[in-house]
Amino acid sequence: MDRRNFIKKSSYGGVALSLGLHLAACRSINAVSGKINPISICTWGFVDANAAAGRALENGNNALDAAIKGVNVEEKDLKNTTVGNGAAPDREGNVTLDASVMDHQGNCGSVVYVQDIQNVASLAREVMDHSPHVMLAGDGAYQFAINRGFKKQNLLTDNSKNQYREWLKTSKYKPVINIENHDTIGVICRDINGNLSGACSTSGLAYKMPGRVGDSPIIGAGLYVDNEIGAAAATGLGEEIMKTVGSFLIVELMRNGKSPQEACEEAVKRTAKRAANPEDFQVAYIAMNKAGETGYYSLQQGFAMMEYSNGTNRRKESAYYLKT
Ligand code: SD4
Repeated sequence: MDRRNFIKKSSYGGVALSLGLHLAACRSINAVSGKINPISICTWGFVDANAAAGRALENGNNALDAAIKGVNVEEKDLKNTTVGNGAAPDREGNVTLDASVMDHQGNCGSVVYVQDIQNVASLAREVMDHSPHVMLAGDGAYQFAINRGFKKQNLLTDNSKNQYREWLKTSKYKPVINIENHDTIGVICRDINGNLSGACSTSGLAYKMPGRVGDSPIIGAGLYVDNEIGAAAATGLGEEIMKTVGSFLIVELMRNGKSPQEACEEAVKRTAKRAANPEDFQVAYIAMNKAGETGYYSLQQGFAMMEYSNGTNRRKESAYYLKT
């Protein structure tokens, strides 16, 4: 390429780049208020949870407060048997919960294997804000919760107990994809200051082995935030998500120039290629970059993401990797 062509091509590139940045900025700035447009996304079809997070952002809450408010909605909802109160127990009949949070400054907190505390994402935030540690487990996490004013609560509902008794009749451990074990909530928010944060909460897998911990409380696997680049959250089989440190991987792929959508697709493909039996489980991701662009992708059919932006809460059905 001669010098003149090079200069010509470079200037086209410059125009394309500034056009791209302009488009990104349009998505970022609210036409009416002139402020940065707050956005909330979450895993699965959690309409109320995502609306709660989105409205909190519009009311000026920071991204972490808003993300936790969204997650708290599902932790309280007895219909969700994979999060908080009403969650399915492990194979000994105990409900044990995992959660994590990460803010725009790179602070993070998580709790694993916590019993008798409903709002474990809030507890993870307490660990982040009021302990010298990042992660607390089991009895230690429970004691910390009580010390910080959380209430002891029996989270095993009659419904979960009955289903568990049914399960005990066969004790067969083969979760049905997208039906059992797939209501983990991960919320990523961008606030009116343009800062990103996230929160994630789950009981993991129904009838898991006692002591089992999944990806959701593992920073980098179930959740990761880098305020300069973007954020990602995971749902699905934690054993597979942990093997690729999926959420961190997505943020790093975005750092290297991929869009949130491309990054989610790449992370799912990596799992699909390395797993011995990808048709037997689900893995799905959501992601947002600093410009407010979002992405979502899953291994199997059936995943959806909620996105709240400009006052509208929309469900988006996910594209998926494994075609039948
Ligand atoms: C786990 N990733 O503990 C969680 C399960 C999940 O929706 O996402 N359920 O492995």
